[in-house]
Amino acid sequence: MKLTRFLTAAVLLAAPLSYAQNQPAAPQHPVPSIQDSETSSQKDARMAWWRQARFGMFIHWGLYSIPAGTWDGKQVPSIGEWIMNNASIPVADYKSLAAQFNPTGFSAHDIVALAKSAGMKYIVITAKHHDGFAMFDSKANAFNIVAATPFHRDPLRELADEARKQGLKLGFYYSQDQDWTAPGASAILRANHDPVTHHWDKAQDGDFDTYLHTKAIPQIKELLTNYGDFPAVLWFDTPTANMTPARAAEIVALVNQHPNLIWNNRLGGGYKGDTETPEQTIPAQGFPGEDWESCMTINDTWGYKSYDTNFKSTETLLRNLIDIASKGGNYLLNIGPDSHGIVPQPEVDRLHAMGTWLAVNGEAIYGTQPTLFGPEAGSFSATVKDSKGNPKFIPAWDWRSTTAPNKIYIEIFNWPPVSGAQAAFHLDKLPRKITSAYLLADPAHTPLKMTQAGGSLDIHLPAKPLDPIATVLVLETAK
Ligand code: JFZ
Repeated sequence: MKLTRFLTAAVLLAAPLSYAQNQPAAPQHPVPSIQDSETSSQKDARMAWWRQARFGMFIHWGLYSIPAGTWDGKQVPSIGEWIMNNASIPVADYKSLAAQFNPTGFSAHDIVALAKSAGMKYIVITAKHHDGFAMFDSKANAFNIVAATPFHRDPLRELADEARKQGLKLGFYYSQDQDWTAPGASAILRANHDPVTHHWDKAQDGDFDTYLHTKAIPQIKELLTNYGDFPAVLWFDTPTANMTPARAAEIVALVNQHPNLIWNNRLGGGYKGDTETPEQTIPAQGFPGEDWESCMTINDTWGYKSYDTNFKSTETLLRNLIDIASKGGNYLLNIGPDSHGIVPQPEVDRLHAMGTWLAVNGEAIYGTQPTLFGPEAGSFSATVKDSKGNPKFIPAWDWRSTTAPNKIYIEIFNWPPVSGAQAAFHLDKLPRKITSAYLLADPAHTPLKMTQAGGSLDIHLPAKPLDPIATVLVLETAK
C-alpha cells in the first residue's frame, strides 16, 4: 500500500513517465560522458547502424604475427598476441621485430571485400594492442608501422578508404592501459589474471601518467582526427586499477568531441560506454534492453599463430551468429592475418560460407529483434554448475527465432522428423496471430500448409531442409 502511494506520488511529481525516461541520467563521473547526458532517442539514433548490423569483423594484427606463437624455437601456449608477455620477451628484442615487418601481401581492398562477402557490416581492427606497436601513422610515438618498418604504409588509412568505398563501418581497438613497451604503462600477469603491474624488463618501469599523456592520449587523438568520419567504434580493452575515474575522464573528454562514436564497456574508471562485450561466450539470455556484442575467435587465438588450426566449423559459426541475433546482440568474429598481411585460407573459406547463407537468409538476421519465445535457447541445469557456482546454461540446438514487425523468423537447425511424406514444425504458444508461412530460401515463397489445434500450430514442411545448417521458416503475422 505504502509503496503504491509512494510510486504514485513520485510519478505525479516527476514529469509524465515517458518524458522522465527520456531525461539524462545524473552525471556521476568526473567528466560526464555522452551516455550520461543524451536522451534515449539520441542514443537510439547514435546506435542505429550498429543495432542493424548484427555481424562484424574483428581483426587482430600486429608484430606478434611474425613469431606467430613460437619464440626461441619453443611454442608459447595461449593466445598469439600475448606472446611478448607470456614468453617474457625483453622490450628491445620485441621492438626489433618491427625492422622485419613488411606485410606486402596486405590488401585493404581484399579484407574489406572479404568482410562484405561474409555479410559483415563493420570492421574493428587493432590500432594498438598490448604490445604497444601502433598499426598506424603516429607522430606521437615512433614505434609504429609507418616509421619503424620497411612497409611504411598505414593500413588503417587504407582500410578507412576501402571501407568508405565498399560501404562498411570501420572501428579501432586501442589498448589504453596495458602497453608492454611503453615505460610506466600497465602489464597484467595473464597466468594469474592478476591486475597488478607486472614488469619483466626494467625498460617497462616508469610513470603511468607520463605514458598516458605522451602516448595513449595523443594516439587516441590521432585515431579520432586523422581518419575522417572513422572510427565509427573505439574498442578499449583490459582496464586495470591504473585506469582511475580521473584518468578515464581525460579519455572521455576526447571521445565526447565525436558525438557519433560508439565505444565499449572496457575503458575503465567506472564508465559503462555503449556496449557489453562478453568474450568467447554467448550469454544465456543476452543483455535484455542493452547493446551487446560477443567477440569470438575463429580458432583459439586472436593474433595469428602458425600452428593453431583448431578452426570452428561453419556450422558452429552460423549457429553462433543466429543464437546471438536471437538474443539481440552482435557477433564480432575475429580473423588473424599473418606477417605478410594474408588472411589464412581456412578463415576466408568459413567467412565465404557464412556470407552465402546470409545472402539468402540475411533478412532473418539484420535489424531484427530478439525472440518472442525463449525456451528454445536452452535451459539451466539442475545439477551442473558453471565456474561461478551458478546453474550451468545448457544450450539447445533445435531452432532459434528472430522478430520483425510483421514476421517471426524460425531458424531451424534440427529438421523435425518426417511423418508420412512431410515434416511439421510445432509451436505450442503463439505470441501473435500467424497468417501465412513460407521458407525464406524458397524463391517462390510457396505458402506452407498450417494446421491449428487449440492454441497450437503445426507448419507442414518439406521432408528435407533447404540448407544443411539452418533453414529459415518465415511466419507472417498480424501485428
Ligand atoms: C583481451 C585481450 O587481452 C586479448 O588479447 C584480446 O584482444 C581480447 C579481445 O581482449 O582479453 C580479454 C579481455 C577481457 C576478458 C577476457 C579477455 N574478459 O572480460 O573476460
